[in-house]
Amino acid sequence: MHIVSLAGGIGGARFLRGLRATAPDASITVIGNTGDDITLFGLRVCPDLDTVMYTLGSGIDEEQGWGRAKESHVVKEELAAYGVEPQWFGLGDRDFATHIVRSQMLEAGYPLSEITQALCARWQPGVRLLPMSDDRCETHVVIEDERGKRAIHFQEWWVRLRASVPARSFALVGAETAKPAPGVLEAIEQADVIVLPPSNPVVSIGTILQVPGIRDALLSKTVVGVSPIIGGAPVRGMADACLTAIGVETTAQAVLELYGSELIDGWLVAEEDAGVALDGVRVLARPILMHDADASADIARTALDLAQELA
Ligand code: GDP
Ligand code: FO1
Ligand code: CA
Ligand code: CA
Repeated sequence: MHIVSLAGGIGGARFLRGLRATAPDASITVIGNTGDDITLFGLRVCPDLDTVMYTLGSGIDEEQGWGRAKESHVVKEELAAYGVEPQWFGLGDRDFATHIVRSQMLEAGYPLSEITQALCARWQPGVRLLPMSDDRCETHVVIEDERGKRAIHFQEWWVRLRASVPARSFALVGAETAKPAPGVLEAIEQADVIVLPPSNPVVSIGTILQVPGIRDALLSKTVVGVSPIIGGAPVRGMADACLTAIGVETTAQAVLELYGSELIDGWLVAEEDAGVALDGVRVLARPILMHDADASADIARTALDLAQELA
């Protein structure tokens, strides 16, 4: 069986770990969000790709959900001692090596998709991890503060400001001319089912869907998604601040409507959200909290069974 999944960072990675466990014989292609990517200290950092790669490769800091396990921060301290900005983004020493390899290969002319494959040769994630695009496109956030209205990089809004300044809107800079990375459209075409993990519907899944061609390619497929919103709140992170910015309520119902029934065939919500409904969509209310690996596998199994039933 061929499964394609779109993924952001933590929510995507934890779901994928369950998917891999419950479907060990399936080929799984993951289309990763690169809208979070940022260049810092001359190095290209791809947080969501790395979160998926480290999580599935058993190198993740489990508690934090991003970055490497057993991490140290000597380089960061040394950069700070030089007064080099930004100091609000915490890159660890082990993680730095990944960004050095990636940046070196980019400089040598390799596309991000090939570089990601090269990095995965070490981590053996057990899935084929593709960036949504080899073309650089970054999420920027329009905010308004004492300095007026301006756009800042998504990471500055998310990490430095902790989404405390309301986002007026999001812009995926570079999206108009971005092409899906090699293999992305082919994988979707060949997929038996598509599963959407409970990743952020605005700045993870929503971003991937903005790459020209990807959403259209998904419309003819059977797509099952898992709600990232339970009982009117995100399980983790600040998805509510993202949804509010685009005028969408923080509910499992509103996220389903945002994706729409043209895209979604099946939708998993928490038991407390039973009652969510949309014409043309099969909604199941089941436990969808990924509190451990077994729970993630059970959720992925439910999503997969529903997708196969609807396919
Ligand atoms: P990020 O890129 O690291 O922010 O991660 P993702 O975009 O992949 O996923 C973030 C989303 O995952 C958040 O909106 C959370 O609400 C959701 N999430 C995290 N843990 C769980 C969980 O256990 N169950 C469900 N249903 N959603 C979760
Ligand atoms: N998140 C933070 O809240 N603070 C950090 O300093 C930080 C550093 C960081 C470094 C590498 C990486 O792959 C991820 C990192 N993250 C950090 C997580 C990341 O900023 C966001 O959670 C995602 O981009 C949102 O999906
Ligand atoms: Ca992300
Ligand atoms: Ca469909």
